[in-house]
Amino acid sequence: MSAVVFARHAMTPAERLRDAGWVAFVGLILGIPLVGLTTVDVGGRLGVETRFVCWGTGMADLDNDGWPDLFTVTGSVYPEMEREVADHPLRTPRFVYRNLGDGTFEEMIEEAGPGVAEAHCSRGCAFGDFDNDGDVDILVVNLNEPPSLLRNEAKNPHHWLKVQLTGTKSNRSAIGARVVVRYGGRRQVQEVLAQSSYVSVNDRRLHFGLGSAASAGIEIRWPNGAVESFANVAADRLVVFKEGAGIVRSMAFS
Ligand SMILES: [Ca+2]
Ligand SMILES: [Ca+2]
Repeated sequence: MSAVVFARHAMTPAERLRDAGWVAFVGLILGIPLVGLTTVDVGGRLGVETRFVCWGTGMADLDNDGWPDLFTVTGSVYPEMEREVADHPLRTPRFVYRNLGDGTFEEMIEEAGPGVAEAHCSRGCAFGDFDNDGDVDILVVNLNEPPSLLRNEAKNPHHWLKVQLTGTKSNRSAIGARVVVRYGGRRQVQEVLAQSSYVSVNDRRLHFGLGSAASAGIEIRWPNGAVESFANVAADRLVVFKEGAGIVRSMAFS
């Protein structure tokens, strides 16, 4: 399995404006409340992270292998602390915990690239595919410095699927909808919510890594309770569903 590598992305002025808007997007990953989720450790199994003050966190399949990974930003609270206690710096690295698929996670900081290993005092992070290349990128909000846009450069043969919902009887943004994706004997669940992580909101297009599966079954539970199911939806594309009308748009990414 190749490592997930994040590069620093030099944002253009236009991108800075657009990315600022990410904070106004909506999302939830896997139906897990993400604020304050800092319960992982170096040993791999779920535990408690005590080395850093952790903020924005999310579960996103960063290498599209079908197993959602963990990403967290960190940063201390009191700038004066590091002057008195050298081992409590204000700026600390972000980190990735790669899901190994057996109930354990592998910590990646240096291995995940400079965009992760660099020390910052960060707070929010929003997940989305800003360059539309089929992998999840991350926008991080830092204190007293510009935001960091981490471009996902993981190269792998894995498949993926993006799901976008438009409500008709339910609210148009489909906030509250739940999507279950079944692929290769596994399933992932994500929901569309009005916030995610800490002071951040994700790309509303739900992104599912599928591993080696080239298609998936999709079940949508709309906010009004109606359930719609779709079999054998082809991977590696954005699929737009309209409540009561099925798939209204399917767009393969180059
Ligand atoms: Ca993964
Ligand atoms: Ca991307």
